[in-house]
Amino acid sequence: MKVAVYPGSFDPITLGHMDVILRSAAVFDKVVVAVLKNVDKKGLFSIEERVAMIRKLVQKYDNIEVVSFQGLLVDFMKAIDAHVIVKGLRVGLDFDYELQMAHMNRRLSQERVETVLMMASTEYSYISSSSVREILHFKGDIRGFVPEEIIEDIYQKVGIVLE
Ligand code: COD
Repeated sequence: MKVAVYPGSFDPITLGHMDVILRSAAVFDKVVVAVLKNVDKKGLFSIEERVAMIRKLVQKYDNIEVVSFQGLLVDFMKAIDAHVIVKGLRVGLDFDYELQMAHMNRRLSQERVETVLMMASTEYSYISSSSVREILHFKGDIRGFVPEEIIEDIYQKVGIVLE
């Protein structure tokens, strides 16, 4: 069974992330969405909230699982016996970062782990979690950037009242 791990911060998950998850689930037998528990960086949403939001979005898919992890990605991958990382590519800047990460993860895993880069769909290629957080900070409208099903949860968490 070909298992792909899609790691990220997902603070919060966006339509761009969702697109990569669903397209990966059509290519691989199983996709594990791995949410990084970063002890040094407190996000806008807690790990539990991020995992719960993603689970809500993928519950109808049998081959998508959502978990959290901490530490090195390659150690997590070894623990679940997975060998493929999927990353999303929006612009050239992502490529430079992901290229370095791919080499690093391949080396750290004694060449057991490969990285597959998936091009962002044109319509989502400008979306990032950080811009969604900024819009939320100024109480703006995040529709069109984040899946509809979790918008109410997000507004509730940050104290925005829907009109
Ligand atoms: N369309 C398509 N792809 C997208 C979009 C979009 N609109 N937005 C983001 N993406 C992609 C990103 O390029 C990335 O591949 C993925 O989705 C997740 O994005 P984020 O922003 O949620 O997550 P990141 O980039 O903060 O995640 C970083 C990791 C958690 C993957 C990384 O820090 C990690 O592996 N940490 C563990 C420690 C480790 O092993 N480090 C490596 C050795 S130094």
